[in-house]
Amino acid sequence: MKRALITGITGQDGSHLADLLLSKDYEVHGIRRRASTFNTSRIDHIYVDPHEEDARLFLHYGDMSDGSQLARVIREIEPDEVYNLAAQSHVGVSFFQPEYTGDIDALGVVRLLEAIRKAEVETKLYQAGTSEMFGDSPPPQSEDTRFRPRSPYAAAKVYAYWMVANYREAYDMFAANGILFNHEGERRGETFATRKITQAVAKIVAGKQDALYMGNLDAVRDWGYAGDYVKAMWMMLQADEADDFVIGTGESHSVRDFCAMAFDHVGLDWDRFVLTDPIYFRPTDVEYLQADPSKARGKLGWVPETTFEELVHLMVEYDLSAEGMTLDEARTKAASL
Ligand code: NAP
Ligand code: F7E
Repeated sequence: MKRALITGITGQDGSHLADLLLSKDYEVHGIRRRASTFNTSRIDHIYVDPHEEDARLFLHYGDMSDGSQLARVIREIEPDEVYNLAAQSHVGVSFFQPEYTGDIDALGVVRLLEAIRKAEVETKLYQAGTSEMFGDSPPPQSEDTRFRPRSPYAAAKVYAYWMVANYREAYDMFAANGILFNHEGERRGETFATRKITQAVAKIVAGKQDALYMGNLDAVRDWGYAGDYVKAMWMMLQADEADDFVIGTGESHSVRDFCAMAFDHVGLDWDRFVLTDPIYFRPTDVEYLQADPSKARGKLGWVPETTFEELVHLMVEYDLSAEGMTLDEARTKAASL
């Protein structure tokens, strides 16, 4: 049985990846942060009491700021694969917390690399890189596109990317950088643009919200489904050689397009409800991201399975169900708004 360690297991991607690895019969270990409230809602459906004989999911307290604990967990578990998904992952927040973001998203990766190197275990590492690293480099962006980061988050991720590349060369580690474009879904954090929009659609129909305040509606993103993207992470670690891969759909839409499609799904006109507020604009934003995922398709055989329309619809329908409504009920209610 293969053993994997996932940092950030309580996040969107960590939870999808844990589902995937458990379905492939892995023993899955995850690092969780101590919080005063429960932060495990995305993995509650797979949690089994570790005393049970068939338990294959185990959680360990830890933090990317705490190198000694990372080292201890790696030594104890001796994982075959480590997926480093933990991060302060909000670009907008990184402008308010640049130092913390660098500590976790950049230096945290060095702490993990050192923990693996010093434990002298045969471990493959996946590092969660991001299309934000491309910043204002023109689309389409591939593995050969220059990094021009436009936020503290992106700058921290660029540092992490090069440290992973350096450890691969210097210490012959199997370490792969995924350069993932935006991926979303029903488990997406509620302050990212897509989820903020789909939750607002549901709450407006439910009569709990009157308007949706957004920032830059002109920004263009290549949005895919998170469940598809964690498969690419796993595939990168099954390859014969460690390498870096761009993962995206190759198709892009503006934030405005996303609003239009989400509101339209329940029969509403988005521009009756969406307003802008300067607090949601970033000091510098990334305007246009569109992946060229041909290397991943050719070398890994990875292709996205969920279309943009399917993604928007599944998120809207999930948020409607959280408000206790079916799509038909929502459309009937929306007609009277
Ligand atoms: P997410 O939902 O925000 O999850 C982040 C995870 O990191 C959570 O489990 C969080 O724990 C954990 N975490 C945060 N700070 C930590 C710390 N100091 N120590 C230990 N754990 C910490 O993010 P995601 O969307 O799943 O993204 C996963 C990774 O991919 C991140 O590295 C992100 O930067 C990167 N990425 C994401 C996308 C995307 O579109 N989703 C695209 C490219 C790259 P809590 O649950 O306790 O907060
Ligand atoms: O913003 C604009 C915003 O915060 C998308 C993270 O997973 O993907 C994500 O980063 C766009 C930006 O995602 C609002 O200015 C307008 O142009 O949903 P987002 P992101 O910044 O692209 C990358 C690949 C990651 O690696 C990150 O971890 O939408 N936008 N109005 C807004 N964004 C937010 N959050 N809220 C608004 O009200």
